[in-house]
Amino acid sequence: MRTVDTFRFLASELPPAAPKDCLFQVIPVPFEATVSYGGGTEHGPAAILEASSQLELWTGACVPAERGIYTWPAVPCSGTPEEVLERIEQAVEAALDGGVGKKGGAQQTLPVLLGGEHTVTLGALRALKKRYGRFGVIHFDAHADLRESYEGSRFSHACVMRRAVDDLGLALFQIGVRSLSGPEVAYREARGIGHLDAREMAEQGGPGVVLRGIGSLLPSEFPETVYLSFDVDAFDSSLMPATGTPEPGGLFWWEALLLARRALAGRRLIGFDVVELAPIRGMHAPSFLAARLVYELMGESLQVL
Ligand SMILES: [Mn+2]
Repeated sequence: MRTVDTFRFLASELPPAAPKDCLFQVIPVPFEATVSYGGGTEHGPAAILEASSQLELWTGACVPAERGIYTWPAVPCSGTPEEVLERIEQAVEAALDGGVGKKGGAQQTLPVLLGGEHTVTLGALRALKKRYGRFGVIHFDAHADLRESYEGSRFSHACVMRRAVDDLGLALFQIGVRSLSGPEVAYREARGIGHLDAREMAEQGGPGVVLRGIGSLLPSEFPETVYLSFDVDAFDSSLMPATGTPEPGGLFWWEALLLARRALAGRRLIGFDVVELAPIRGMHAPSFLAARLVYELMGESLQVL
């Protein structure tokens, strides 16, 4: 049986490389413990890595692979969420240290996590907080993930951004949200969390109109240093059925990429993740979409390192 370690990102195109020669440090995290509806996110990283072999090196805008892509062994995901989060934190630290290091103060490694359920983001945020201090999280998702606890766990995927704000003190801006609870709405208001919800965009004429109308998506006081967390259910469920809780009314491909570009403009990116892919056997398009999204975000990151 093939395991996630069988695969490297873009293994079809790139010879094996040493981590110190690579900007992009891909960390597969096949963690699935608290999925609410459909399961299968533990198979997400392997599906993304396998699908990445079908990518072209040229995105149409640039060749991110020229900066080097190293794929780490998958983070072992047995045990409690806290144990797994600890291992993710260590893996991200190793990735930060394993790259080419700082040159002239510039960030030279970029951790890229492949989930797994959204909880995995918290491990990355903890490691990056230690390294960089306070920063902002740009969060693409159908859901706000701001619950204090869910189904008895504070480390449910439905709580990950609450942990980021409450436990780590990070700033947060949410894009594409269209499913959230009353207490989550109240929490957002109380904490002044910025958002560009799917309904807000639809009422203004759609993301294309929104993108024409404003300069920066983010409030001017939002931190310059940012992490981007992308739950694939931010996409419309017609485009991305392969996820635990697909939601109608979501983003389409170019909208998502252009919103990401606009959100990142003028900022410094210190890492990103793509999470919550739950591959459907025999259905290649969603897995390939996730792989392409990872590669496109690598490309966008080259503008804002
Ligand atoms: Mn979600």
